[in-house]
Amino acid sequence: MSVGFCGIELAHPVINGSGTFDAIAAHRAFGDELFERFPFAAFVSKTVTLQERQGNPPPRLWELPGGLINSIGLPNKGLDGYLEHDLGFLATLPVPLIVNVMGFSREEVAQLVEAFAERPEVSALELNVSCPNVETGLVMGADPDETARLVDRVRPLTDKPLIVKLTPNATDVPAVARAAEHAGADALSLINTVKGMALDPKTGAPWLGGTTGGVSGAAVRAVALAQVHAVAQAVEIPIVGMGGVQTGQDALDLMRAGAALVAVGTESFRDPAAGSRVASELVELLANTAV
Ligand code: RRO
Repeated sequence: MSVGFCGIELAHPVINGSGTFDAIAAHRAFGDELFERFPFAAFVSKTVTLQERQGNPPPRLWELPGGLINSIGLPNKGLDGYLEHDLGFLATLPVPLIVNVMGFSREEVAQLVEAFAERPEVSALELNVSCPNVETGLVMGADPDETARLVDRVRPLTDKPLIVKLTPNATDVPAVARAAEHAGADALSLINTVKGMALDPKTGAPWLGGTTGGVSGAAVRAVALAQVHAVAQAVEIPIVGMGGVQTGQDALDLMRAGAALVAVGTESFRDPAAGSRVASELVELLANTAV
C-alpha cells in the first residue's frame, strides 16, 4: 500500500507522532528485530531545539480514562548533541527520517533548518509551532501572521519538504493552516496535544510540574477529526492526521476527513507495535472500503 508524500515514497500511510516512540530505546529493548519489524513507514524524531534542555520538573504525566496529559517540556540533547549522538543511529532505520525542530525565535528555527538542510540522512523537516508546554512554542503556531513569518524565514533555507505541525489550541486553526501553506509549507500535521490540567487529589495543587500539559489519546480523537476535516477544506497541501489513533478504523476516519498520512502517538506507549497493527488494519479496510 505504498504512498507518495511530498516526493517521498512510503510503504504505507502510518507514521509516528513526534516524541511518542523512542527508536533508540526501542533498539535497546528489542535489538535488531526493530529493523525487521519497524512499525512506521517513516520515523519522526522527538523535537530538537538549538540548545540542550532538561525539560520540565516532574511529575510529567497524568493518566486519564481516555489518554494522558503530558508536560515533558522538550528535554533533548540540543542540535549538536542530536547530530553527534542520535542522527547516525536514526539514519540506519529502514524508513525515511523526519526531524522535528522547535525554536524560541525565528532565528533559532532558521539555524536548525539550515543545519538539517545539508544532512542527506534527513528526508523532511517538521516545524513544531505547537508545543503546549513552553510559552513561546505556542505563540508562533497560534497566530496566522506569526506562522507565516516563520515559514517565510525558513522556506528559502532548504529544498527538503517542510511540514508545519499545528496546534489545536488556536482560535482559527484553518487560518493558521492557510498562512503556512501560502508561506510555502509543503504539508501540515495536526493535531498536537490539547491544553489540559490535573489537580493533585490530596492537596488540590496542580499535579504536573509544568502546571498545565497537553492531552492526547482517545480523549482527543473527535477534536482531531474535526480539525483535520476543517483544515482539509482550507488547504491543498497534504495533511498528516493524528490524535487518538488506536485502530485502523480511527486511521481510516482521519483519511476520510482529508488526511494523506496518519500518525500513531499515545497508543505506542501502551503497545510499541501499535503502528504495525494500525497499518495492517488500515490496509485491510482500504481494500474493502472507499475513502
Ligand atoms: O515535550 C513536550 O512537552 C511536548 C511537545 Br515538544 C509537544 O509538541 N507536544 C506535547 O504534547 N508535549
